[in-house]
Amino acid sequence: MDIISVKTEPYQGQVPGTSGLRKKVSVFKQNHYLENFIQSVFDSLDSFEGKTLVIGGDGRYYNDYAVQVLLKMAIANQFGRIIVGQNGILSTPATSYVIVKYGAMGGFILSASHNPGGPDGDFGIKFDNENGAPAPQELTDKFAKRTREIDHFWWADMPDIDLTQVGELVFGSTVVQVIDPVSDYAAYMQKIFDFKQIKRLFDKGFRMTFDAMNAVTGPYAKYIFEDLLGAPRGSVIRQEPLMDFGGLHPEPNLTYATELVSRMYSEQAPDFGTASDGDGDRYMILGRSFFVNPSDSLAVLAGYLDTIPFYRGKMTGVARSMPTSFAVDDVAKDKNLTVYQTPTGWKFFGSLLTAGKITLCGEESFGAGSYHLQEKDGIWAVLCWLSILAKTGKSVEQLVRELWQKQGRVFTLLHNYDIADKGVAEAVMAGLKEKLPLLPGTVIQKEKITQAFPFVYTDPVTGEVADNQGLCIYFESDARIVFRLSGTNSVGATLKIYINQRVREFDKFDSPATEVLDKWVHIALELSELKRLTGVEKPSMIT
Ligand code: G16
Repeated sequence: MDIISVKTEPYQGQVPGTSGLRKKVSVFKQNHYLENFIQSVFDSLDSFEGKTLVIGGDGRYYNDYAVQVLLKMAIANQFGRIIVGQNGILSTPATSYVIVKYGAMGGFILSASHNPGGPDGDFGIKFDNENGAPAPQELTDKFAKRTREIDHFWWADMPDIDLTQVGELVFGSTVVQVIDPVSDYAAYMQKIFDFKQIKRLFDKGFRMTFDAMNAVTGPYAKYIFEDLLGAPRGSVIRQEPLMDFGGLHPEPNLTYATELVSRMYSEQAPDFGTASDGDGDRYMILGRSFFVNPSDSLAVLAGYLDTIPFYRGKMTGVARSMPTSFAVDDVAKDKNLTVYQTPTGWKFFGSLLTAGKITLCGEESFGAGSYHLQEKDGIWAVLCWLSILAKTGKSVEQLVRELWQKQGRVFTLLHNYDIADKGVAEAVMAGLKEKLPLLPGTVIQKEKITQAFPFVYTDPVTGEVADNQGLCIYFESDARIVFRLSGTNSVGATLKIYINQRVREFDKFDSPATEVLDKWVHIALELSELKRLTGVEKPSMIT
C-alpha cells in the first residue's frame, strides 16, 4: 500500500448547509469533489493522528463508493483506528452513539437524510464531533474555508476493503474495525427504556406499524420492535434498505409516507403508526385516524419524559427550533423547565445538551432527541411514545387531546415554495427584512402585528452569534408567521413559510389546519409579495 499526495483544484460552493454538504449525486461524482471535501475536514481538525474515526452511512446510492474513498483517505491521513458499519451502514443516531461509546474523535455520516436517493437523487456528507454532535457552525465554516484553498489530498493506493464481515483488518498503522450496525445502538436503547414494560403492551395485543421507508432503520426497527419487544412479524414495513429507497421520498410526513397513512386511516388500523427517514433521525407518529404534529409530539414528550426512569429527576430544560410551534412552552412552564429557542439545525442544540441545560429538544421537521446522544433519534422517539403509551394506558389521540384541552391547540402549517433562482429567493427575504421595522402596530387583513424581527441567536453557552436565521412576525391573535430559506436542498432555493396559531375553542380542534390557517397564508403572501416577485404560484409541499 502506497500513501500518496494527489494534486487537486478547489471547487466553488462546498459549503455545509443546515446539516452537512448536500448535493446532487452528479455533483459529488465530479473528479476529486468528494476527496476535496474530506481532506478539507481533516485539515480543519486539530489533531487526529493515531485517533479513532467512525464512518457510517444510510446505504443510499454512492454510499458504497464514498465509504471506500473515506477509508482510503483516513488510512492515508494516519488515523489509528477506523470503526465502520458493516457494508458501510450506520444510522445517524447510531453513528453518534458509536463515536461516544468507542471514544472516537469524531465521525462521518454519508447521507442526504430525507432527500431522495439514486443516481439522479441527492448525496451528502456530514461530520459529527467527539461528542457525537453535528459539527458546530464555527467548524463547518472552517471546512468551507479550507475547500477554497485546497491543493492536494492524501490517498492510500490500495484495493477496496471488504466490509461484508464484522471483524478487524490492519492496513499500515491503521486498524479498520467493521462493526454490526445495530447491536451497540439496540443495547443502549435497552438501558434507556423499560423493554419489559413495552413488551407487556404487545403481549396484550397492542399493534403497531413502523414504516422504514426502505431506508436505514429497517434492520434496527425489525430487531428492536419485532425481535426484542415482540411486535407481531410484519409490524415493520418496507424494512429492506434500498439504494434508491424504492424510488420513494424517504421523508416521514403525510405527503410521502402514504402507505402508512392509508393504513392508519383504514378500518383495520393498528393502535400506533410510525415512520423514519433516510438516515434514521426523523420520526412521525400517528394514532388510529389521528396524526400527531411534531410540535405537539415534542410537547407530549416534555410532559411525560420523566415517567421513563432514565430521565426521572434529570429534567432541566427543553429546546425547540424557532419555527417549531410554541406548544411545548406551556408544558415546560408547568414543569418548571427552561425553554430555549434555537435556529433550525440540530447543531444548535449541541452546546445546550453538553452543558446540561436541556434534557429534551425537538423540531417541527419531525426530529426529537435528548441528552442520551447528540443527534436527533427516530427510533428513540418511537420508544418514548411506546413507553408513555404503556405507562399511561392511554391512546395516542387521548394524549394529544389532553394537551389541547389544557392549553389550546396550536395549529401549524408549513408551505414550501421551490424557487429555481436562489438569488430571487434571497431578494424576497431581503425585501421583507427591510419592511420588518415598520410592521409592529400595523394591521393587515384585520390582524394587528405586535412584533416583527429577524431571528438572531446568541448561544447561551458559547456566546456564538448566528444571524439570518429567519424572519418572525407575531400577531395580537396568538398567531405567528415565520419565513426562512431551507438549508438542506441541493439545487435552487426553498422558501419556507411556517404558520402557527393557538386556538382555544374546543369546537375548532378537529378542523383541518389548512382551513383554520388559510387566512394566514394570504397574509404571508401579501407581506412577502412572494408570487409577484418569484412567479411561483403554488407551494411544492404543504404539511
Ligand atoms: C436537517 C437538520 C434539522 C432541520 C432540517 C430541515 O435535518 O438537522 O435541524 O430542521 O434539516 O432543515 P431546512 O429547514 O434548512 O431544510 P435532516 O433530517 O435533513 O438532517
